[in-house]
Amino acid sequence: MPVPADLARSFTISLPAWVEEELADVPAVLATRQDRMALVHRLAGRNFREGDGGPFAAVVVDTDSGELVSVGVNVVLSTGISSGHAEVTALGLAQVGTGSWDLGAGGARRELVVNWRPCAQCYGATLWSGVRTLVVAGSGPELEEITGFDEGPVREDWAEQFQARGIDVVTDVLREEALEVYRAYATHVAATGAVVYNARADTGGDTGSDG
Ligand code: AZG
Ligand code: ZN
Repeated sequence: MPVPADLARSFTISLPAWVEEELADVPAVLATRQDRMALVHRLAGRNFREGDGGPFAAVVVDTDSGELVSVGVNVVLSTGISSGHAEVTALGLAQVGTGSWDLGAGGARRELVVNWRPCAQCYGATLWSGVRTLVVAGSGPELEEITGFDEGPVREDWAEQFQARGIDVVTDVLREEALEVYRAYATHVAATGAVVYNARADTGGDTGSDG
């Protein structure tokens, strides 16, 4: 029997249109880690309000020059693709933009800046991306506690594993501001019934399983 004619052949992860508005006043160079993370928080805060996905955003930046290489937000809801996390979006767009699967090609020193420690999926995506530095706002249990997301099984020694592969880890950049975005998201979910797409089983959210 032939495969169905409507079998999907490709999928697309693209940024929501509103991101253009947010980028309109962003300089091409973000000099400090705080500048980079402040943009991430702004995008994350708007993303869930727009209904495109969870309260997550990420950027890829040239570490030394501060040049913005790509921007990503979580697009799980707008694309219907469960892997459309902010990190995957930002890394993929950076790879398209630079024309290489290796963001460290030619000795480039690029960093991924994201508003919490990557989840189980994005942990691997970051490891294989070629970035030389990972910058996170925080890494504790607070994200899951406040939002109800399940970030999956991430090793206790996650940061050491990055370091062992030549990826520096910088933590606690604008940490309290990240928690403010997550608290605003929790308030939004309570008020609107917005979908927490990969909720922890113990929160009563829809885990996608039939159990
Ligand atoms: C997520 N965690 C991070 N760090 N980023 C995303 O895009 C996520 N989506 N769900 N959990
Ligand atoms: Zn992720």
